[in-house]
This record gives sequence, C-alpha cells and structure tokens, in this order.
Amino acid sequence: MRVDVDRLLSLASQGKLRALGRLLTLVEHPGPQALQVLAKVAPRAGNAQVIGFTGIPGAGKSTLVSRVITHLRRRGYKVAVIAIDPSSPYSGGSIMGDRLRMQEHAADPGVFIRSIPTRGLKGGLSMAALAMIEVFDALGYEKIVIETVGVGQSEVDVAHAAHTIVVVTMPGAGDDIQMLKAGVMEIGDIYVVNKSDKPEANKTAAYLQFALEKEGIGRGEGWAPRLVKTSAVLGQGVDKLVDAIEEHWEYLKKSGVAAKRLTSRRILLAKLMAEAMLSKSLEEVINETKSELEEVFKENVTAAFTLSHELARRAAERLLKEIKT
Ligand SMILES: Nc1nc2c(ncn2[C@@H]2O[C@H](COP(=O)(O)OP(=O)(O)OP(=O)(O)O)[C@@H](O)[C@H]2O)c(=O)[nH]1
Ligand SMILES: [Mg+2]
Repeated sequence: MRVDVDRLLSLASQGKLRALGRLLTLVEHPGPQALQVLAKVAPRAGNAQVIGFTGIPGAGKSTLVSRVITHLRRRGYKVAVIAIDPSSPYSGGSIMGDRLRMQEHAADPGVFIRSIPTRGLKGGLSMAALAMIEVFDALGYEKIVIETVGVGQSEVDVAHAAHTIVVVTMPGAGDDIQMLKAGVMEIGDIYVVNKSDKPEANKTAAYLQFALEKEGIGRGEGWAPRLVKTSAVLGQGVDKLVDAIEEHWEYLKKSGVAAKRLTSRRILLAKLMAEAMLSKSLEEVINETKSELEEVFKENVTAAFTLSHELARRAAERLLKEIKT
C-alpha cells in the first residue's frame, strides 16, 4: 500500500495524533518506507533530550515516570513516552498495564504514550525505539522518556542511545554490588531509590552512595552520578529528580557530549536498519533455494558449510537490486 508520507508529516505537525501514530508504525518496520520517513524527519530532529528509565522489575518505574511526566509538563515541555514492556502482550492500541498507570495523561495533548511490542518486530525493539525517537524529536517533543526493564542486550542498546539514564532501585533490592555491575545498572547518570516511604530506604541510599563513590558505578564522561530518593506513590522527591535530569541535560549540551550521543544514536539506528534489511534478504534467499540447499547437504556436508559465502553473496546482490530500484 502506498502511503503519502508528506501528507502524514504535515498532519502530524498540525497535531493530528492519528497521523503521528501512523508515522510511528511506519518506522517500526525496517525497509524503504521507514527509511523514507526517517530521511524526511531527521533534518528537523536532534533537539530532544532522550531519558531512559531502567532498573529492577517492580521498583516503581512506571509510577515514577508518570509523576515525572506531570513535572515536565508543568515546566512547559512536550513529552513523549516509549514503553518497552516484555510482560504485557501488545495488541494494536490496546490498553496495557503500564499505560493504565499513565492514563492520567491520556487527556493531555502535550503527552504522547506509545508501547513497543517486544515480539514480532523484524528489526527488533531497539531499532523501533530509536526510529520512534527521531519522529517524536522532529515533531517537537522536547523530552522523550523510555521505560525498559534493562535486562536484554537490546535494552542496553537503547539505554546507550539515551542522553540520560535513570536507574531505579528500591529499598532492600539494591544492596548487592554484583547486581549493580550488570548491564545498564552500571552506566546510570542518575540513580533513584524509589519507595523511600519504606523504612529501609535510608540504608539502601547510603549503600548506593557508597557504591557510586567507591566502586566507580555510573557512565562517567565527566559527570558524577547523582542519587535521588523518591516516593512515586506519595509524589516525594520527584521535583529533585526532574531537577537532576535537567542539570544533566545542561551539562551534556555544554560539554558537547549531547552532540556525540546524538551521532552515535543515529549510527546505531542506521546499523540496526542495515542489519534488518540484510537479514531479510538472506531469509528470502534461503527460503527460495531450500531444495537446492538440501541437495548440497546430502551430497557433501563439508562443502555445504562453505555455502555461507554463496548465501551472503546472493543476499547482498538481492538487496543491491532492491536498493537500486
Ligand atoms: N510503597 C511504594 N510503592 C510504590 C512506589 N512506587 C511504586 N510503587 C508500587 O510498586 C508496584 C510496582 O510499580 P510499577 O510502577 O509498576 O513498577 P515498574 O518498575 O514499572 O514495574 P515493571 O514495569 O513491572 O518492572 C506497584 O504496586 C506500585 O504501586 C513507592 O514510591 N512506594
Ligand atoms: Mg513498568
């Protein structure tokens, strides 16, 4: 089906949310149409702060993000939220657990919440999230918040692409250095002890402070990671957290790190897009030559494995032909 990208873009720029939703769907799937959208939006993008929320399952990320949105709105920002939720099955536009928690923002035209399915996306969820960032950014969303659980490799990719990583822990769960040294937890810019309405919160905060100072936890690059205590349910500490997010953004812009992160985010997106396109043509080649391949394996299993060269060549040729036409 042919889609008029220019028309969608112009509608989305006028605030038509359906058009924005369709643009997001287009860039989720790798291929010529996604590239066409990205090529059109990229020149307008590059201004938004991308904020990744990650951490322990159940630490209160969604509740906290919802509070953070309220504060960002009060400060006048347009906010987009990308929720990567492995626990909730996604069915086009249905309401998920995380969305439910954010439903207080449903009536606010300055907030757009989008969930990414963790299954069934050819290019993977990192590619989808990174492509969506470009669209939101181009359409004037100044703060783009991504919630992930921070365990899989693709989530580490997404986190690296964020300007600011907020790692959310809770009392009792953050007293293990080994856990903090795993994946995204290790590279936070801001650490949050949420549920600080609980009695053990001070102990966890003290421990975390120690880890930040003595264990070299944090992404670094000239920024000493901050520690903030919050209670998302009571709404405490959220203003301080948003202050820290803003300070980090100012620091990134002044130091030139923001521009570097923008570039590496885009290189990563281009790489993921290229990978997805190559793997698609490889799959097609394999599907179409299945019987031929089976014959080779029957005749000579040694030679069979040198087939990789041949398959790569055919896949590349096919892609080249597609790109030219
Ligand atoms: N006591 C207390 N409970 C909280 C706080 N924040 C969140 N919760 C509760 O913790 C539970 C999990 O909250 P979520 O916001 O869903 O946590 P999450 O980190 O997004 O969870 P996943 O996305 O499933 O990993 C819910 O029952 C919240 O009501 C808090 O500050 N204090
Ligand atoms: Mg959540």
